[in-house]
Amino acid sequence: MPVVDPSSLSGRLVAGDRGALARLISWAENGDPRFAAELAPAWSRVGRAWRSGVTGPPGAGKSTLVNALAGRLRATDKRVGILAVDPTSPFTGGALLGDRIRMEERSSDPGVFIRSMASRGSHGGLARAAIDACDAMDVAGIDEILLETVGVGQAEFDVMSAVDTVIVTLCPGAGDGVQAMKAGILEVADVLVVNKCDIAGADRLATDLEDAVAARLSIARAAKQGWQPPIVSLSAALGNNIEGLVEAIGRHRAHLERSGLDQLRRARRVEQVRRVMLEHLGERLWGAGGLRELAERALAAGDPPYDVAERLAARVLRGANP
Ligand SMILES: Nc1nc2c(ncn2[C@@H]2O[C@H](COP(=O)(O)OP(=O)(O)OP(=O)(O)O)[C@@H](O)[C@H]2O)c(=O)[nH]1
Ligand SMILES: [Mg+2]
Repeated sequence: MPVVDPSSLSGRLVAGDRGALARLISWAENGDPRFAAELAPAWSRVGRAWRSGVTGPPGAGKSTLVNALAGRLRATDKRVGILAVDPTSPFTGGALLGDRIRMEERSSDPGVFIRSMASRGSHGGLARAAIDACDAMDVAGIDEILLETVGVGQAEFDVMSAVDTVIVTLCPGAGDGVQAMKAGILEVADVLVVNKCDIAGADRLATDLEDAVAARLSIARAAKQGWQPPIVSLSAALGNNIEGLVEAIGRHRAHLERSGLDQLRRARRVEQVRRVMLEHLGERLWGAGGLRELAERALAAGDPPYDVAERLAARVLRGANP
């Protein structure tokens, strides 16, 4: 492994310095180029952490579960990193404070690093920042990364595409199994959690999900991995059967490690390269070629936007391949 200068920010990150980690994550969040520059010397250390994403409808108990899971993992001395992605979405309506308070329970523990991340205006920016934050935590020596997102939009879907194990959390009542299937949320599940098993309707929900999994309905991600998502009934609030979830994550991990984890992760990195490259390219082309002025002129002349876009693309490509 290459030697990293211990006095540099990268060096402090490798040593697990929380201040260095916090700074890098802030840069990641702001799209600051210093992030890439500081992570690069330590890049060979990325890949040791296991990344689990917890998603599901608003109020399903995701934050409570992440908190309980962190506690369980701490009991086995794992270093845990928690990233609450976009906790200020309109769906959660100010849940950030509640999340923070619940997570406070863990924050006095030096083995737990907690961070929340609000969504940015730019498209795909949230997923990029979340992946970067995970990479930084990975380099800092965190063993288990837990990401929480509300599973609704494309940005959240993109975040989930970038983790190793996706835990879809449902509960009886609003946002139950049928709703979840309609919303396509089961599609990304590696593990299905029926939370709030202490309240009525939980057994019914678990049975519905078993039927859905048996019929291989809407579980595209797991099917691609040759994996059948287990259904874990638990109560995050009461701390019942959290170990069942830890075990399910462990089984999924073992399955992937046997069946091509490296390949899966590499495919995700290729996708990351594609996005970053297209973003750079788009900005440079748009900035350099006077394209904005050309677009304005064509639109002022009454041309339809798709025609204008196509003409400008053709112009750029001619320039690239004369
Ligand atoms: N009865 C019961 N209630 C629970 C359980 N787990 C969580 N809750 C409650 O469900 C409510 C929502 O929990 P959260 O953990 O904030 O849910 P969330 O999915 O993070 O919510 P958002 O982030 O707002 O989407 C809270 O009032 C919790 O106390 C459980 O196992 N049983
Ligand atoms: Mg929450």
